[in-house]
Amino acid sequence: FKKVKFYTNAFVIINDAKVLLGYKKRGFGQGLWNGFGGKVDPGETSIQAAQRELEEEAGINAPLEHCGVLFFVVDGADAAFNIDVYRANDYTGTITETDEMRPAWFSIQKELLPPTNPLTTADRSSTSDKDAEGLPPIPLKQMWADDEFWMPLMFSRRPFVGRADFDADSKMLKWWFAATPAE
Ligand code: 6U4
Ligand code: NA
Ligand code: NA
Repeated sequence: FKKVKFYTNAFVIINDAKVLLGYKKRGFGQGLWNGFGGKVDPGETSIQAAQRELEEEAGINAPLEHCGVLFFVVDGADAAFNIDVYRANDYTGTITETDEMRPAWFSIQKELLPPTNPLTTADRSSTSDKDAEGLPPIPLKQMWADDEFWMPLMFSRRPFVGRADFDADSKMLKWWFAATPAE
């Protein structure tokens, strides 16, 4: 059998309007903005890992809900990555920069909400727009290449699953992401 490593990635999304990302200062994905997350340690569940990593990397707690699964295959790597993605509409605590991550808020640009989604139509209300006022848009060019393909599903609250394949230089070769049926 081949090997898989289990990771988490968590996003705090307020009013469907702004999202908290972290600038990775070191290690895997250095120089990229991403959600907060890391390896699931032995003896903990995926959601426990997601909560722990969010606290370690951003200093906050949040009512995380599982929203998707990503599967990454990298040329030459000894294991694939299975990433459970979580989102929360809220958080408690004080957002704190750490040695690993520099957190910042970004406004969710309309291009990242599918046009057919109810959240994009007329009632993406004034409160949402106000909440994201003055914030920069999500910096897609400084993120993993797969993110723009599944983030719209996360932002529109549709569960999703998908896979992306990368070459040894982290260039994305192919991808497939799709919404899954609601439970
Ligand atoms: P250690 O070794 O413990 O410091 P750990 O903090 O557990 O590592 P880390 O920070 O390397 O893990 O986690 C990698 C993070 O990057 C996880 O949140 C998963 C995420 N990730 C990896 N590849 C990704 C990709 N192609 N697209 C994406 N997130 C990815 O959006
Ligand atoms: Na981490
Ligand atoms: Na870790």
